[in-house]
Amino acid sequence: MTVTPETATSPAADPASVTATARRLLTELPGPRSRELEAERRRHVTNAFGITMPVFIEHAQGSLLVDVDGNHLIDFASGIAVTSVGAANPKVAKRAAAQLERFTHTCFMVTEYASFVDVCRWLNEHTPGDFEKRTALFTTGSEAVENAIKVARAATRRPNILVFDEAYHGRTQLTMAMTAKENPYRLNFGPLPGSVFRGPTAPAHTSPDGPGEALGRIEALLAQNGPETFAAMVIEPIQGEGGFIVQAPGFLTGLREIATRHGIVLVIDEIQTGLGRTGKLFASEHEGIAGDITLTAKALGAGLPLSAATGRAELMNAVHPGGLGGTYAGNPVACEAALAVFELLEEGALLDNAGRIETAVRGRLEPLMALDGVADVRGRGAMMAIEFRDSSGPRGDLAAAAAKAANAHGVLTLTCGTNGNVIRLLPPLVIEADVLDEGLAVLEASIRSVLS
Ligand code: PLZ
Repeated sequence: MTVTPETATSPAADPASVTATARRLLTELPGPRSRELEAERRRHVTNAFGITMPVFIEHAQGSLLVDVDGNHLIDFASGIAVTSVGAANPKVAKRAAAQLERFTHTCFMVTEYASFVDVCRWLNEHTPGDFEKRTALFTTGSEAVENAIKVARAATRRPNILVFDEAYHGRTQLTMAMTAKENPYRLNFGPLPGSVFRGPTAPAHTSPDGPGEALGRIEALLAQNGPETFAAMVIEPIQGEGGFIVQAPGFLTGLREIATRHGIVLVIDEIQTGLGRTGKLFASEHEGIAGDITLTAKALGAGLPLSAATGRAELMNAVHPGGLGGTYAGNPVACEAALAVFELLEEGALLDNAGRIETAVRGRLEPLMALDGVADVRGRGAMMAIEFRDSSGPRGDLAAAAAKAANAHGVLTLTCGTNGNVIRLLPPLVIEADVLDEGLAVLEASIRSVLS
């Protein structure tokens, strides 16, 4: 069934009343077996990992997660924007399995393999920017960010980095300093690396006058600290963890212009937005900009750890031989998974699906903006969010309660935002229309139940 606002079912304010079709709820969530395993976890695993939903997954298919109690959950998280092609895509599994038979690892710095080169070629050809490029592969998103900074510093021989309000770039020492939010990401982990400056942004939903003021303040920050001391500015084209923030038109092109004028390397962090998530291969394309370096991870390996920094050849080659690398950088099994992802993206349907997901989400959630407590519905493609705020300010409590209600009824949703007041939707791009509609009906009812 194609979901349109007209076919969406009438408002329910009880998530339990939505008929479970794609979902299958055999027990309460978490079920007894998950609770047993959770007790084991508490005995053996650090408490330092926060868990959205203490349910243990046994297997998964497309947009459904099957837990150890036999419950089927609708996945609106994709493992934080990773399993865009589905949780167990057969093409990914086939290529990765064949590679596991051939060899698991050589270390690309020791002896080489062609799939590493093939992934780099594809990224060079498909990332924004009509210039000669080179790519370096790594393992995690944070590592891609770290290495982009190494490249920018080596190429410019400048120390400083400009990042932005609400930014998220990772959990390693440098990337947590680049990340905006103190708790939980940086708390007690200092001293943080220096040379990181933070500038303002111009969120579309709070900047009716456009990006002029923010861009002016960025110019002032650069002038005060010496633009010639800045190696890189790093920005997510749609900010992810910070609250699914789409910038006002002209902000990103303004940054592009400032970076070019001062010889600062513009690093676009497409780790969450890239590879089809927003309905284009890269979110930069919505803005008509190209980074000097574009970073990818997450969806790149469909769950196998793989990340990449793709940039201007003269930048990427400015580092001395041996200056970049890593034991697992560009692991061959992960490279095969990425080549499968590229084939799936080239078939075209995934990008169209992202657009359809946006239409369905808007159709279902935009009417909720009439309710007191819902402030905004925003995003692009399959990266959509609903923000909770009222005259008292951000309402993280409402977002948490609604997400918890949806989770308890078998729809896995995540929150985000500095104040935790945003529910974000990151379904796999392969989600079927009826599964999406059922998940959205549960989410809508969950929201209505906490607002009533
Ligand atoms: N840049 C834009 O979204 C990872 C973080 C989850 P890693 N986002 C999920 C958590 O709480 O740890 C992310 C991102 C952007 C960089 C990263 C970092 O990628 O693969 O988690 O290191």
